[in-house]
Amino acid sequence: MNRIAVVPGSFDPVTLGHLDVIERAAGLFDELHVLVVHNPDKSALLPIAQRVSLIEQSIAQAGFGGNIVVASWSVGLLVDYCTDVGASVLVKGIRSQVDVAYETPMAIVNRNLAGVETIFLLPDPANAHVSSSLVRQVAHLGGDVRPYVPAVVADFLQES
Ligand code: COD
Repeated sequence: MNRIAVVPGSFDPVTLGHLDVIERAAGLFDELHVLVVHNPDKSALLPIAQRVSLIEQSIAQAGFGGNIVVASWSVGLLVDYCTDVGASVLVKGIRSQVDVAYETPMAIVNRNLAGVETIFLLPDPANAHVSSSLVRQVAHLGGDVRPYVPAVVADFLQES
């Protein structure tokens, strides 16, 4: 059986915390889809296509992307994408009780809607404080984002 999972997120932009979860999830499944999804609760910095490109470049630079597909989804339920590609598992990162409170209802609803299970990975402690919103803020104020994002993302943010 081909075990397929999806790691969804805003990835605005992808961080070292995301990349760690993606790498570890890729080691657990035969095929992993990293899915850029618009989160209506957040105001976006980067266009979706740019986020996809930065994820692809970051994975290529890190050198672990053999079983990874990067895609985007904007036309309905997240579980509809899972059904389309034959994925039965969502993988999410959990940094804090805030993430638990945010993710738990979605995990229950996604299982009810389509039988898609959610598994949670704890962060590498080195990245547990990292978030895209922190990166956006540091970049906006002219600070060094290299400790928090892949080099291609730091270069892109510096140039833009
Ligand atoms: N270390 C580990 N994990 C991390 C880190 C870190 N430093 N930073 C972020 N993460 C995890 C997050 O906890 C999350 O699991 C994932 O990485 C993505 O994070 P973000 O911030 O890029 O993305 P979010 O939180 O804005 O998620 C957007 C989604 C669209 C994925 C989410 O809102 C969702 O699942 N929506 C479901 C839409 C839907 O179908 N709704 C109806 C049924 S619920």
